Amino acid sequence: MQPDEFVATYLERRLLHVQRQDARRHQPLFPPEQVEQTLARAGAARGERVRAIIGDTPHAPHGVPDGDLVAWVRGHYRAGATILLSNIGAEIPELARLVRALEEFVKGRVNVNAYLSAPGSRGFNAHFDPHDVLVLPVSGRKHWTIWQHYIEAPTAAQRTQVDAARLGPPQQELELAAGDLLYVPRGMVHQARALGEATVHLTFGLFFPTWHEVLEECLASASHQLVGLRRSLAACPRPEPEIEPLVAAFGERAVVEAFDRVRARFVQQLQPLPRALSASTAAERAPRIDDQIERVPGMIAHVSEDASGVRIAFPRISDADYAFELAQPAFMADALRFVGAARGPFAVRDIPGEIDDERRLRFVAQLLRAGLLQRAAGEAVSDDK
Ligand SMILES: O=C(O)CCC(=O)C(=O)O
Repeated sequence: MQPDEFVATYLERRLLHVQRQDARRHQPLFPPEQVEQTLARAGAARGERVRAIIGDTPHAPHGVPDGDLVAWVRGHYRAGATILLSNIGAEIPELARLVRALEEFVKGRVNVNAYLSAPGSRGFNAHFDPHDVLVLPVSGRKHWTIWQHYIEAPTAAQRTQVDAARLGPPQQELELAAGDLLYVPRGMVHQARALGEATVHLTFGLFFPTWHEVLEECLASASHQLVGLRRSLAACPRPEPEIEPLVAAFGERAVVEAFDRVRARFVQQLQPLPRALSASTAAERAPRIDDQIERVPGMIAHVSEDASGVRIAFPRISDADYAFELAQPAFMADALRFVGAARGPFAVRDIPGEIDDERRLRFVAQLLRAGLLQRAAGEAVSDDK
């Protein structure tokens, strides 16, 4: 098949399985005698490049001494794991040549991962990739199950767990044999399981440049020309006339949501505050409806709302295992905005919204534990109050 036909018919849209009846075809790309050497080289950077996939979770060989790495991999492999060696495209001359040819076609990055699966092993659960994928099986056979796109042409920022309940029946089941080729468009959900023998396959991640990247570049270079793009939100809360058409092209709602994400990102990236700043402790009693509560000094909060609900983001307290974002249903919007804007002490019962006191107390208890709120200075906290 010619590249033009592939682009016109398959790219980003349709699965392609080419059967070849030529089991040795891909062996020069990853010869069996190179596997151990590649593993040892990947081991030198093993923090990122070697994983044992057990029950859908990739495990890194943290703390395993260099000399024990091969034994660590063998042990997991024998126990039924799939071993993943990442980013091996430059390791073997034949493979590096193919990668360069693909890069010329893609006009973007090409990343190669090797999957070594024990008989019967299943690596990742049903998932999709935010890049196009070309699979070349080097040895053995795998059963692949493919569903429809979960998201059309997703970007890396849209990577998400696949909700099995949303999947519906597979669109195709196929057996991929050594020498075959499989193309899986980005966003299409897939899952693979080794059949009765050990298998090795190479997955080429194809990172075609997108319109998103081109427009990001346009925006970056426009900011050299237009001072209105370079203004801070503080100095210029409304867009200057020269950038109004640009802002209008995105639409007001998109701009408000983007503004929210910028603010939430800033708040979440702040250094965690020491627990000592908070007057509350994990051991104290649950809040009561007349308790006086206040924000922990130094705590910044940002409330945002979209179709999925309302969220309050704040910096983490150093020993809190709580997420620094609390998501709530839309009916909690008034409560979150009240807490987000509070400047002084307030009683739990003052929290507004169409909610009952039990909900108010649960909400406050969560924020006390997360370290955003504390009891107001002078509030007794013992149980015999
Ligand atoms: O073989 C597997 O378990 C996963 C394969 C896969 O998802 C891939 O190669 O992209």
